[in-house]
Amino acid sequence: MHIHKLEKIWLTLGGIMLAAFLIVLTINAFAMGNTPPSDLQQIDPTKVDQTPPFDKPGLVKISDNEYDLNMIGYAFGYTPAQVEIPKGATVHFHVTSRDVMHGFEIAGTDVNMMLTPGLVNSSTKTFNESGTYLILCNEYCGAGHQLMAAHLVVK
Ligand SMILES: [Cu+2]
Repeated sequence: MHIHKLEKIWLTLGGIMLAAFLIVLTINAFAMGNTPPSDLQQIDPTKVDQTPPFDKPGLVKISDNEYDLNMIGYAFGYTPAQVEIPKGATVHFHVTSRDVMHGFEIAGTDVNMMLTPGLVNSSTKTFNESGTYLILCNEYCGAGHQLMAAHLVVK
């Protein structure tokens, strides 16, 4: 079988690029631990209010200026609706939904999660600037979707 010279070059370049991509992907996933945040902690969505830590949603201090924040998204709001944290605090968000799919975006930050009933989603963020951060739902969830918001106050 005859393969044109340019075709061989093109195939070789494609093969090299594919190999480079797979090497980078493998190093990232296994050596650096950069895997997608999937298959998270599971929860019975009909028993969210009885399942720790969501039976007592809110802020839990875990060490000096480091907190767990357990929140529930529902149609149409979040529990708790307002949280105060000190400036410089690192917050580990653990959020779930007790009804339908919701979003959890802290506007102006890189915290952006999808709240799927049955799963607990987590994200960590350090807040070095004081102010009021808007938490909003960015997954259309029903007639009151535009009302779904909470506030994180950094003092
Ligand atoms: Cu929603």
